[in-house]
Amino acid sequence: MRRVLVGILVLLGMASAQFKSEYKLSVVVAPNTAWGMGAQKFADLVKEKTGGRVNIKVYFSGQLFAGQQTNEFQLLRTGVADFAIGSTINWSPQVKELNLFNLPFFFPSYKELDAVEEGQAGKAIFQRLKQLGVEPLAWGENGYRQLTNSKRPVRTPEDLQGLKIRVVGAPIFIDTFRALGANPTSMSWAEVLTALQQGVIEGQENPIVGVIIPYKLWELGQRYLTVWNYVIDPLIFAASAQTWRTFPADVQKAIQEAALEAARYQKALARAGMDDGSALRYLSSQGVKVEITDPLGYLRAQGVQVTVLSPLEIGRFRERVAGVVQRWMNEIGGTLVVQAEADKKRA
Ligand code: X2X
Repeated sequence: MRRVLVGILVLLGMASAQFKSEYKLSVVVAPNTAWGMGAQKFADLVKEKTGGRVNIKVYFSGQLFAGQQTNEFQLLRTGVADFAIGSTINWSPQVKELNLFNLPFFFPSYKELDAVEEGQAGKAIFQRLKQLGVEPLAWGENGYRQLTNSKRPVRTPEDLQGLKIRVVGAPIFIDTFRALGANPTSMSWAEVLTALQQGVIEGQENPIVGVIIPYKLWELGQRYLTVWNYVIDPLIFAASAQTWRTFPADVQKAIQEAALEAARYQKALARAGMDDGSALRYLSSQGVKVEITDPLGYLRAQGVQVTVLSPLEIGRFRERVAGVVQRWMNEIGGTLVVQAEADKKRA
């Protein structure tokens, strides 16, 4: 009798769960990027795994926040966006802990980054997001950010002197590029393509696979590329807590699984041809065909002059930003930095 009663109550609970006809997901970039493809994959998997109950529409190219990408976190907190796959850079003005990933030259390789995301520091960051009203679901990736410009090859800090570089509107980027001797200006991604075309800015920094190739930046005059892995840009798949609370447990579980699966695919797309070959192997095991398997070779074929810095050359840039790193470590908070250093050692 009791069991039957419980069963009826569960059924009633399911029936009364209110689903909106559309859930909005915010993404800064276009559908043809690894980031955009990961977002669509997430939406498709959520639909499939929730039996069509949760329909996510992906709003690409910043359509939801109209201009300011650093407002995205606020949209998510307030439930204007139900979901977002956001760059830690864009959320860092509201979540100071995320500046961990903006520290120049802090993550020498993917291994250290993965260890931090999966380690104590990654968990502490997810906990912090929950306190702020955002339900984190999985780590994705935009990629290692490399420098491009229209003027000259950049191999030393001297080469960077005075170059007008567009950076994202998170203050640490202005500090970093000033310390390097450049002339940085912050601007939302939506305005960058026109600004490059018109020569208002001479350079910018973004991942090769994630942004430089899909947006064909060489066609906008960005003919010089410096590979220096100075900052890595993780993405976070997340839901607004306001929306998350309305889902029954089975739906939450299905969405969580969809996020982990889509993030694995998304991360592999972002790393394809840039790591030790694991990303391409994973994609091929999933039957995903990747067109560009050698991104640097592809860029050279487009006429881009590629400068890959040696560890010694990177060291010269690193020296110049030592003060910025120190200042921002204090801002981020000692405990998180210590946790991240410990996670990195376990990599
Ligand atoms: O604006 C950028 O440079 C981009 C697309 O990489 C981010 O959203 C952080």
